[in-house]
Amino acid sequence: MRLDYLTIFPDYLAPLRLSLPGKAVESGLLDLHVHDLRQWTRDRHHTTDDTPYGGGAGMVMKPEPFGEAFDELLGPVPEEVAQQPSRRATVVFTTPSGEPMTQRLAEELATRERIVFACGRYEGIDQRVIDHAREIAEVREISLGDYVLNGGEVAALAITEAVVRLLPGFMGNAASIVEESHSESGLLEHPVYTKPREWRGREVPEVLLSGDHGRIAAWRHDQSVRRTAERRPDLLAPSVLDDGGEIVRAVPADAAELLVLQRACWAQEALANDSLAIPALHESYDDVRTALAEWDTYVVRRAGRLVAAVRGRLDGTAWDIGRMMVAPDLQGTGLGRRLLAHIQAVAPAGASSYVLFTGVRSERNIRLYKRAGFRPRVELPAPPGAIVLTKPRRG
Ligand code: 6GU
Repeated sequence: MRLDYLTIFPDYLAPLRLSLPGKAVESGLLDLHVHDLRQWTRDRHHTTDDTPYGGGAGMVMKPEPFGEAFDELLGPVPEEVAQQPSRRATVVFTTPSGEPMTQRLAEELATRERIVFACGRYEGIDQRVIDHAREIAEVREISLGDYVLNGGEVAALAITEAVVRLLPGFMGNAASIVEESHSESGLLEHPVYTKPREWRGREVPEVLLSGDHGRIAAWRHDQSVRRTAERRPDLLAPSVLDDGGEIVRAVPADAAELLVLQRACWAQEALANDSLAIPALHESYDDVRTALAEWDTYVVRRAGRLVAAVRGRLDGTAWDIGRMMVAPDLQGTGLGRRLLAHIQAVAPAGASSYVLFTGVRSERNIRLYKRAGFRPRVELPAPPGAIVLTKPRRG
């Protein structure tokens, strides 16, 4: 792969010679060329910017130096390359108004033979440079994220590092690429630990020392899901319902509505089972908030109103399912069945069975669970007046 950089601060890109890309250059995998854009200026002051047409603050990068740089670096496009768009070079313009840089984009760029980075400064580059580049190359305008840097050099460095480490033969350990954050699972990576076992009074989680690979995988998955839910809820794909509604992860701000819904639903249970000794009826707002941090909880909204929820959490190899609730006016519409399917589907790899309980006299619930493949287990311990149902996990 050949990479070129057009910048008015070539020193900014010196780190390319160090670290990972530097190693790839030594091994012949990469051919790196950093160019001072000013070499393609023709005036005494090596001017690369000018005031914007139409007025406004800041300066705009002039078209001519970029144009001449492209002429020299990309030349006239050979006929056979022009016939095959996939063989064209890629020009990356780093700009805060570009498409967001992602692992998917890094994977795509890693397949290119030739990338030219045009690093913008000031208020941007004359639009005609970008339009012209589209005629001779594939153009990608890429942003690192929703914040503004003084120039695109740092972005070009970051993009380079993300791309180069994906080149075949670059990383020693291919599995470490698959396991890391933003890889196929779509989840953030779980926390990691190394020796010593105890450091400044902090212990490594016991499960990691257990040697039980099933439990370790389950714990890691659980940690990944929690982390993702907390830091990047946008990454957790919602599950789409038949009516276009979605089952989404609960957020702390759902706590008050969850409390109201659970009181409504379990008042019904209290009447059916002739008992007020039901935890869901006695919980406070703070209890509900705390539980949100300890369980994977999902909710459904209709026209903004929270109408259903369910939660799950791993206990050894059992996926504990609880607090299945559907607003009274929507019971019998299939929402409960969908929620139950969803909470089973999101169980981590380490789960070998599903476990839940309900009131011994909650006939409707028991019917729903039986239809979903759960079996009553009278021999298993249950809270007073309740019955445990379990189902083995297939596959
Ligand atoms: Cl690519 N350039 C600049 N100037 N600012 C940015 C950026 C790029 N990505 C995020 N902020």
